[in-house]
Amino acid sequence: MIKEYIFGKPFETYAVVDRTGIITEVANEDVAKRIGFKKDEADRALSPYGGITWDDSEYVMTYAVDMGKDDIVYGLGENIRGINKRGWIYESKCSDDPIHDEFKSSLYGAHNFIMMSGEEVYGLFIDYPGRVIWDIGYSHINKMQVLVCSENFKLYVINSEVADKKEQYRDIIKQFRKMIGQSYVAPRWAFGFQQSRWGYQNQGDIEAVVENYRKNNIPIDAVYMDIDYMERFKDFTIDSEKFPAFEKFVSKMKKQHIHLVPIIDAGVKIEEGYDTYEEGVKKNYFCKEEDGNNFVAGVWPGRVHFPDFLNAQARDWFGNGYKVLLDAGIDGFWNDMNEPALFYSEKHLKEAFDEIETYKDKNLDIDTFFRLGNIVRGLGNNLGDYKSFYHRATQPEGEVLVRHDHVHNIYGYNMTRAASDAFKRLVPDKNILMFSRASYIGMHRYGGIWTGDNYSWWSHILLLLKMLPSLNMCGFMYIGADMGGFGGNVTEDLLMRWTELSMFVPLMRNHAAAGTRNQELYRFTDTEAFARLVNIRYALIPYIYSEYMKAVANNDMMYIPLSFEYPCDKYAVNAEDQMLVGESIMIAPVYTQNATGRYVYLPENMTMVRIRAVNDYELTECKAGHHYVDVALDEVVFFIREGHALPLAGSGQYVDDIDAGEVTLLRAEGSNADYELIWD
Ligand code: MIG
Repeated sequence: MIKEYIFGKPFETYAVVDRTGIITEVANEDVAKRIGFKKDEADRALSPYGGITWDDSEYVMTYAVDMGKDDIVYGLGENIRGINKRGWIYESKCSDDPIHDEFKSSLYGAHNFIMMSGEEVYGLFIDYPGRVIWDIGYSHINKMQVLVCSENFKLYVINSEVADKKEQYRDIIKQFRKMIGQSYVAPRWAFGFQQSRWGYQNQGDIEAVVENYRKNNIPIDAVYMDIDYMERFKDFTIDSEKFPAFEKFVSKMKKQHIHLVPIIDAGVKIEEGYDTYEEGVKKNYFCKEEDGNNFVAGVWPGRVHFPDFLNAQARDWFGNGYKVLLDAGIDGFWNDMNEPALFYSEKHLKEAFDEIETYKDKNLDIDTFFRLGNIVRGLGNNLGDYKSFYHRATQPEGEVLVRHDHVHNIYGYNMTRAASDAFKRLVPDKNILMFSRASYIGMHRYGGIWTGDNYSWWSHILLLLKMLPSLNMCGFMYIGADMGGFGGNVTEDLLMRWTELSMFVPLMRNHAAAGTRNQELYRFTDTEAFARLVNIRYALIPYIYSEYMKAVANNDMMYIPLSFEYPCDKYAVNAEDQMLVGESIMIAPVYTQNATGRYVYLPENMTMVRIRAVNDYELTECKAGHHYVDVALDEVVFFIREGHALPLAGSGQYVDDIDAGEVTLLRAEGSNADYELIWD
């Protein structure tokens, strides 16, 4: 059962699309009080937290609940920390921040859904596109306080009528997912291995990558084009010196079964004669300042305007921009910098220079020196700047002028919606790969996401694992992290362990930042081992694809925490480094350096698969309980659930090369468990 409470006059985010069965109530003061919300004047009790200042919010509604000591809070989608979100403070604020460490409170997505599991199990979705702060046991260890920095929002409370806790969890997730609409389905080739690097300059660079992969028998389906393919970082342009015959190049790559996936940035370069810019100005499609001038920010190309993605006409116009690339045969894109990332605003930059000027002759001491640094550091992604521009948002009642900070979290969402709508319009018969960096619940209908600029840190293998189920809860199914880590220098063992997790994830893309160590799988000592691992991935694709398609069709999750399936088993409830993937298997990746194995908990009897290559593996029956399993650096160990089977195909050098008609079913000895394959 879903109850909707309407506070004030909410902005329509289009997150909720299926309203069947939803019971609506207008939250006047009495109703607000009854469900636990109050206007926050009395309780400004939130402990100070470095990253979050909310005192400047014009209005705050607070929802506070006591948590029993064993209560679990699931959800919040793309975020740091655990599957159980207790013990930290999170802020829904799409942020371009490349340091994903424990101290952060926001990443690129804003996903306001939690599921509380205590005496009662219920889901809570706050549909508000501005700031929402989730203090889940930070200020008071046994208290959750949710602050919505507005009086205009919608709240959904989802309860389940089924009695069994295990069924309840899934029932609540399914109700929520149904309400927000079916998830995006990626094309099948996008389940293949993909290579990216910020720094590939021209077609020669890309050809060399493909050649090396093919030569080393490492399967691959796609190579990415980062910002350097463009002419001076202008969206929808191709540098003709680097790609003299782009269309020909695209089709040449296609013949080798390689899809090229160019990046699109949110900011549009200000440059006379550049058609996208000129049309945007002429038709008023850019975000404006209060005085009506187009807002000027600095990003890659220098000065840019931000398209007003909240406006339906602007969306259509920007979406049409993808056409030049579609016409050239491109069938996949990634939307970047759409939080939107903002290096500086022109106004603020000028003020900063003026202020710095006054420091020139000062004797810089402890205070002034740091203040000087902060002037420059504070320029990027600045809240004041986000408060200084406006959208002409298309709402059910017509066009509405709205200040950016109040709708910040749906900007990237609407960029991706613009792209997806355009694909349906321009190439209705094709399924285009699309994923985005920034997102909000609702965007899952239009594309997937990647988790942005992670690092070549061991802890980020685990972070990916923990994010998978949380993202699924919020509808994001085509997901993945930069394999090997984006920032920093990877090591061979880190990349290998990471490969052994990413092979179970839909978006398996190796990507790295400019200036970091080369990270392609053929750059290391044991290329042959990487080849064996990626071939195993391809043998698993029929399973991964089938589970993905089933989860999408059933509004279900593909990554399921053990606690969902075994809610009364205390070891399972605590297991955050193992995961069920689909109906048949449990994975338990190695994520510590120099480890030769790890402890694994089996909540039930399972069949252990130890696999080194597509036709080099052993199955071992294991009893429920605690185990230590050896896992050599170049092998993968996972488990098949009792009564289930895992289809293993014969690999392929690209996805279409996989013969899904020829699968071996791995299952327990004597089992006749079957498997329903989906391969359309
Ligand atoms: O801030 O286009 O997350 O994947 O390589 C850097 C360059 C801008 C950020 C993306 C990253 C991409 C990079 N972009």
